[in-house]
Amino acid sequence: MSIQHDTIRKPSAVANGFDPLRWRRDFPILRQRVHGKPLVYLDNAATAQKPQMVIAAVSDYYQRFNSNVHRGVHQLSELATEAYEGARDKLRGFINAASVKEMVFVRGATEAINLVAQSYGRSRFQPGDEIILSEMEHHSNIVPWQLLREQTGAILKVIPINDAGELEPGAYEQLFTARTRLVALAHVSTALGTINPVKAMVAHAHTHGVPVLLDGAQAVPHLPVDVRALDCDFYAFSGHKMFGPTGIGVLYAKEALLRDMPPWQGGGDMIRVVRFDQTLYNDLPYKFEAGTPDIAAAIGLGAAVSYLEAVGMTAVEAYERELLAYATRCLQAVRGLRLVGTARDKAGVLSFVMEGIHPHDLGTIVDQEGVAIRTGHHCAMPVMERFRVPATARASLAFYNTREDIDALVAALEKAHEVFR
Ligand code: 7TS
Repeated sequence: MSIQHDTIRKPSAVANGFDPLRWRRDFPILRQRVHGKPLVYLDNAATAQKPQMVIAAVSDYYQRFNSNVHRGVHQLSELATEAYEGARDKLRGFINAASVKEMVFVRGATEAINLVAQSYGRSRFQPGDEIILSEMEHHSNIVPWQLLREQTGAILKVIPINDAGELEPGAYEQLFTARTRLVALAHVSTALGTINPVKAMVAHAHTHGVPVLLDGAQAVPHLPVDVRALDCDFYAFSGHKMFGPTGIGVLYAKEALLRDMPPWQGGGDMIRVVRFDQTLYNDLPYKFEAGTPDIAAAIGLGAAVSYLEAVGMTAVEAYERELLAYATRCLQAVRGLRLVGTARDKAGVLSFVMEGIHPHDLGTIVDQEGVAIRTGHHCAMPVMERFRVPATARASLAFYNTREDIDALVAALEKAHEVFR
C-alpha cells in the first residue's frame, strides 16, 4: 500500500488547532519521492529537515555579504558580523539566557560537551573527583568524560534506568558524595525519548553545590526550553536537529562559570593582545571561539529560531505529544513489535524491535516504502545493553509529521512481516 501524502489533506492531521501541513509546505525536501514513494521522514532525532527560510538565509549570506566577522570595517564584514551576532541574540532569547556573553557558538552538542570537559573539568578536577552521568546518555555525553577521566583521574558514576527507560527513582540522590563535582545529563534521551525531570535534578545538585550540564540536543527542537527557569549551569545543543544547518550549535553557560574557565582552543578571535611572553584573552563569549566560525550556519540557525518562534514551541510540544500517543497506539498494535522506552514523560521518539526481524533488515524494507527511520544503537550503546538488544529501529517525530506518516510506517512494517513470514 502506498499512501499519497501530498494529496492527503484530512482533518485528522489537525490536532489542537495545529496544522502540520501548513508548516510542512515550507520544507522543500519533504515534497520528493523516494523509491517511487512519497518521502515519509521519521529520522528527525538524527537530523531535522530545513525550511526554505533557513536555506535562503544561508544562500543570501554567500550571495550578498560573504565576509569574515569581527575583522573588517568594510561594509560586507559589518553586515556579516551584524547577522552573525544577531543570530546569537535570537538564540539567547529562544532559550531565555540572560546575556549573549553566555552563548558560545560551537559545532554542535558534541563540541559543547567537549568544551566543558576540557576547559571546566580539566582545569579543576582532581583524582577521585566524581561526575554523575546516566545510563541513557548519548556517546557524546559519555566519551568526553572518559577522556577527562584519563586526564585527571576523575570517576564516573552512572544513574541506572528502569525497564520503562526512566531514571531509577531515588538512585540519583544516592550517588552524591563530598567528591561530586559535576552532573552531566540528557534533558531528553536520544534512544528512548525519555524526558528527564531535569529542573528538580538541577535543584538537588545545587543543594550539594554541584553544577549541572544538560545535554539538550533532543529537547530544544521539541519543547520550550528556558535555561533560567531550569537554573542549569551548562546547556548544550545542536543547530541541525532544530531545523538549522549542520556545523553549528551552542554551549550556554552561566557567565560566572565561563569567566573563570580557561580557553580550550587558541587562535584568532579569542584574543585581545598577543605577545610572545603573554597573551590576553578576549571578552565572553569570544574567549571560547577561536578561528573563523561557520558564519553561514550561525546565520541559518538564527533563521531557524525565527521560524520556530513563528510555529510556536508550546504548540509544537502539544502537537507532538498527541502524535506520539497516536504513533504509540498504532505501533503497539503491530504483530511482534516491542517498544523500547515507555517512560511516562516522553518526547517523540519510538524505539522498537520486531520479533524475528533484525532492525537493519527492517530499516531496509521500510526504506523501500519511502519511509526513513534509523536503525542501530543510536550512539547509546549502554541503552542497548541495558535492554539486551543489539540494536533498535527508531522513528522520531517533528512537527511536520502527520498521522498519515505514522500510517505509512505501520503499513511498511506490515510489509516487512510479509517478507519475513
Ligand atoms: N546528545 C544527544 C542527546 C543527541 O541525540 C545527539 C545526536 C548528540 C548529543 C550529538 O549531537 P551532534 O549534533 O553533536 O552530533 N544524536 C543523534 C541521533 O540520535 N542520531 O544521530 C545523531
